[in-house]
Amino acid sequence: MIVRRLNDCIASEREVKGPTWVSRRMLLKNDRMGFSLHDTILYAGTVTEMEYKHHLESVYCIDGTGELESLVTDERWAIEPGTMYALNKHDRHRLHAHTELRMVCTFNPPLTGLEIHGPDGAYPADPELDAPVSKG
Ligand code: 9YT
Repeated sequence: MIVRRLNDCIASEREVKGPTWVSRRMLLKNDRMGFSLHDTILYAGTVTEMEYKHHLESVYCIDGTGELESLVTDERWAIEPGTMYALNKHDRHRLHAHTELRMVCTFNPPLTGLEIHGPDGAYPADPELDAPVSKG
């Protein structure tokens, strides 16, 4: 059993900051659950552009309001508590935080720990998953 509290993650190596967000990574790859689980705050008034080329992500809003914009189809959706979106096609997208947003996110495959967005809006692939299979 793993029991971990948000307060254990804040101000620890599990708390990772980007320019528009802070994320408390409550489950990571080395917990061996097959996904990672994050409690992420996006700062009010920010826009974050992302494209998780190497991951599937689901995001569940538990506080705040904003707007999600698909950069594939140009669709827009209001974000409010109780809204979930899943990037099942690795869709490039923007998240507009009208107020501070608090989002619970899962990543498959799990993040390993310290990833921050590259210039392309992605997190790098897990090198262990991309390693060539040895044929010996
Ligand atoms: C909504 C969102 O920003 N998802 C990405 C997760 C978070 N930024 C993190 O843990 O890196």
